[in-house]
This record gives sequence, structure tokens and C-alpha cells, in this order.
Amino acid sequence: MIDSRKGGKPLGGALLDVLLKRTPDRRPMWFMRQAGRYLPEYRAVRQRAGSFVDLCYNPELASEVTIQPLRRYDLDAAILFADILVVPHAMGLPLKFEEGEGPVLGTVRSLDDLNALRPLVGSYEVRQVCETVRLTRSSLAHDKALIGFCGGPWTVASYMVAGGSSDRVDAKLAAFRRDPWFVALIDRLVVESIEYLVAQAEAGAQAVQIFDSWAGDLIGDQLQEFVLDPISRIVAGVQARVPGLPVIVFARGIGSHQIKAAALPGVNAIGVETELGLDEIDVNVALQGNLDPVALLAGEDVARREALMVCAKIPKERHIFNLGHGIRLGTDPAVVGAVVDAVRRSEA
Ligand code: 1CP
Repeated sequence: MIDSRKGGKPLGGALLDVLLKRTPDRRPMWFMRQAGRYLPEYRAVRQRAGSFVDLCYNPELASEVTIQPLRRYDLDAAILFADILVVPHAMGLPLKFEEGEGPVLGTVRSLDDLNALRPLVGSYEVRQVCETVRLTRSSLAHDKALIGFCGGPWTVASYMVAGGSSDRVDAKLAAFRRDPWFVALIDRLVVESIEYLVAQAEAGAQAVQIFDSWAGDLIGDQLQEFVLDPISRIVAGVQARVPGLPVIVFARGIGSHQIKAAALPGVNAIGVETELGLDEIDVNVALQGNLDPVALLAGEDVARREALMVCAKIPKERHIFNLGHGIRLGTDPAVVGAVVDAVRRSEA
């Protein structure tokens, strides 16, 4: 899949070029949370779908919102529209999103809770998500990459322990104590995440990103054991079954430890948080990031200036332009467009 060619160009365009260390014809660019409530066309589809969860499992509508940002902007990649909490949901935990309050998820706080979960393979949820991947791939232009994703085990576990968004203190406590149920939960999430990413790749995702948004909670042995080792096992497990599948690791907030994330075998790029300059780390893989999403709230002039400063730090051969975290609610779509145009013009 990743090497098939059409029109003389490799499938997947500039994004896959940078991930696979080929020379891209332009700086690849996409935005975390590029589909979402800041776009009026997203809000319209979301209303038709009913709830956010209904939208995630409606392949026609999920595929539509996956593609919407590429209709508006000259981007290089679409990211599958789903959520990191699809994994625990597909394992049997109830999930809903309360308006304005974020996710409400069933909890896992013991070995009994963990053992009650089912494997996600073959679940309704995963079948629907994979159908979204197939539909989206079949309607995307050949030079646009389709990115699949899952959450990092630490981040997903933190939601499972708390039953939703939290300060992650209960998960941290379990990590410090190495509670056997928590260690087993992380191991289980490694296994299920491998299955989930392999299913997405087989359905047509050409690269995958692991979102460990709360990785910066941990340091030292805990960072190694609950963030870096599990991610490393996922990368190895996925690439054993889908050889050469490019992987982007977004372990947000780990600062100088990004060097360790970049050195994990099989990793093709790391996503870097806004707080760390792209010229402050010396690694052998591509860097993705890291415009501050807050800069997009500051108007077109500021956003353009900051975006060009990010690009000035790194050549396009090693860079995937993105934000340091997701687009914020309240972002003006015109400002996103101004950033895309500025990055494109700077290379002309
Ligand atoms: O319709 C809506 O308004 C719901 C808002 C929304 C959206 C658009 C949520 C709720 N999730 C998503 C989609 C989503 N989530 C995508 C796909 C589309 C894209 O990027 O364009 C992805 C990759 C995610 C990943 C995700 N979900 C993360 C990791 C990335 C990050 O932002 O740190 C996390 C932590 C979640 C959990 C989540 N999903 C949604 C909410 C409100 C939350 C909780 C966030 C928190 O605890 O702060």
C-alpha cells in the first residue's frame, strides 16, 4: 500500500516522503484537531449525526468530517475522525460526551474491572472506524496521506482510571505504587492498541500517530515504564505485522526526553510540544510541530509570523508543519487559512 505508485508519484505525497526520508516537493502540513467545532461545516454534520459518539461510528459522516479540512485548506494529510477513547469503548466501557464537560467513561480500578473488558477486535466500534478509513482513503487524492491513530497507553489509562478528564492524580498514584492492576491495564492497552492500529492500516491508513497527550505527567522510571516502553512495544508490534508502516509518536510535554522517544526503534517522527524549540533537539527522525495553538487566536498577523518562525528552525526535508497541540475551540478558520498560505508562499 505505502509503496504503490500512481501518476509516477508515491502514494501519500509530501507527508510520506518526509516520514520515509525521501525528498518532499513541499513542506508537509496538517493540524492536530483539524476537524472539529471551530469549522461551521463540522458543526452542521455533527448536528445531523446526533452525538459525538454517534458521529465517530457513522462511516459516511465521519469520513465527510475527516475530509472537510482538506477542502478548505491546502493540507497534505487527513486524520481519521474518531477519538482515543474508542479503544476503551470498544473493550466494553460505556462512553458518552456531555456537552461542554468532556468525556464520561466507565472506570477500571481493579483486576476484576480489567478482566471484565473484552478484546476490541471484531467489535462494532472498530468495524465502523475501519469502514471510515476505507471510505476516506477511496475518496482522498493520491497525494494526500491518511493518518490513523490511537492514544498512548498512559493517556488512555488515565481516562479509564478517572472515568473521564482529570488531573490524572489517581493514575499517577497507581503508577508510583506499581499497582498490579495498573501495570496489567497498561499491558492490555499495548496489546489492544496494536490490534487497533493494524486494523486501521489494513483498511488504508498510510501512517499512524500515537497521541500520548499527558506523557509530560511522568518523569524518570515512571516515564520509561508507562510511556516510553509501552509506546515502543506498540511500534514494534504494529511494524511486525505491517512492515514499514510509518509511526509518529506524540508524547506531549516530555521536553528533553523527546530524544528518547525519537530513538525508539521504528519511530519515523516525533510530535513536539510548543514549549520545546524544534532547533533545541538533535535527533535522527523527522520533527512534527509545533506552532502554539494560542497563536491562532491572536489574529492573522501574529499567527503568520509565529508559523514562519517555526519553519525557519528546520528544513522542509525533516519537518511536518503542525501545532504543538490541537486547534482550540474559538479559532477563526480564516486564521488557519492564513497560516497555510504563509507557509506555502514562504517556499515559492
Ligand atoms: O464534537 C465535539 O465537539 C467533540 C470534540 C472532540 C473532537 C472533535 C473530541 C472530544 N474528540 C474529537 C476528535 C479527535 N480527538 C480526533 C480526530 C480529529 C482531528 O484531530 O482532527 C483526535 C485525533 C482526538 C484525540 C484525542 N481525544 C486526544 C489526544 C489529542 C489531544 O487533543 O490531546 C484526547 C486527549 C482526547 C480525549 C477527548 N476527546 C474529546 C474531549 C473533549 C476529550 C478530553 C480532552 C481533555 O481531557 O482535555
